[in-house]
Amino acid sequence: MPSLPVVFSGIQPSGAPHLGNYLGAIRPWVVEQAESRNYFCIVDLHALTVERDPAQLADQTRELAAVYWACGIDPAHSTVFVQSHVAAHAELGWLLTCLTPMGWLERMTQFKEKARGEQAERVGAGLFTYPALMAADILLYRTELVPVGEDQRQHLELARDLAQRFNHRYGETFVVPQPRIGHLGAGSRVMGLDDPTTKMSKTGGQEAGCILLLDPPDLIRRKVLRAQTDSGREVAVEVAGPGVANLVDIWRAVTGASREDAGRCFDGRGYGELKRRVADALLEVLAPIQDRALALLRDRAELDRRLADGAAVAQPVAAGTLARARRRLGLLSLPGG
Ligand code: AQP
Repeated sequence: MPSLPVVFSGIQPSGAPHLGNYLGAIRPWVVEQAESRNYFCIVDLHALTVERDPAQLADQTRELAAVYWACGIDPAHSTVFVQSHVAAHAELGWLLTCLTPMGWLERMTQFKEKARGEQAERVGAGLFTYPALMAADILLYRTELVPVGEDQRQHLELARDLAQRFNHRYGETFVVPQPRIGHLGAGSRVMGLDDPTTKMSKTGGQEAGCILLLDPPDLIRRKVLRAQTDSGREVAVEVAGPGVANLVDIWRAVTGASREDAGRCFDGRGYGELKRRVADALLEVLAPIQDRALALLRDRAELDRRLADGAAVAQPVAAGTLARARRRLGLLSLPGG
């Protein structure tokens, strides 16, 4: 029997998980998890790239774990763990940082966007070097496929470049991973409901523009009904402006409908009807996820135990790859190590 491809992906506990995280990442993970050997990480070290309240970071880490499982991540196929529980991430992150030219990092648009408006000398160095840590996350598991949203395409290219650079300089060590973006059709770039020209995000934009997966149902409905649309009145799917196109995309991603289905359902209808249908579809999908997540969050000890189990699976795999990279670089092992 051919062995299953390895998949790795992760989300930062940098805020409550939102609809973009679900449609761009978690949902594709769930849909395809039976076809691969999966590692789904809560990348808490990445969340430290900006200042955080420690108690809030701990809560958000558990919340994200609960959301992963509540969305349908199945322990039979997928290992869920916290990045900082596996020390190899930080160590390989450093080794790869040393291999990364400044110019590669300077080209990263996400860094430019996040650092915009901040005084350069106040931005944490971690925000700049974070793509090298992300490369380490992926490469440690000999990952072949990385399912992510569109916004991560550039970081993934950098991970591939780093794997190739290391292999070329020091000998075959890392598997060069492939991105997996947008293959389910819709949802790989969910835009803000208040401003459909910027992506829905945990930390950028206004609260009204971002649907959190654990928002109360009436709040979700309100946010959708207030979403910015276009200057016209009726939907025309093929020529929709950014606001309507975003709502149609969300509806398609949640229902699995094609663009043609969307045209048949909404062309010639008013924006109000489109919004009501999007809200209904969202609530239908999110209600059971919310119930399961809240139940999981009530038992903190069980959540922590599950995360410890995940780390125990991930740790030896990561340690094996790290040991190989260390040997290639000429770093000494301890006697008997
Ligand atoms: N708007 C989005 N549409 C589709 N996919 C998205 N993702 C994020 N936003 C959208 C995908 O979610 C995964 C995890 O992202 P992350 O938390 O590691 O970092 P991010 O991309 O920077 O997400 P945020 O919400 O914007 O976080 P902050 O505000 O902290 O930077 C990735 O697969 C990403 O593509």
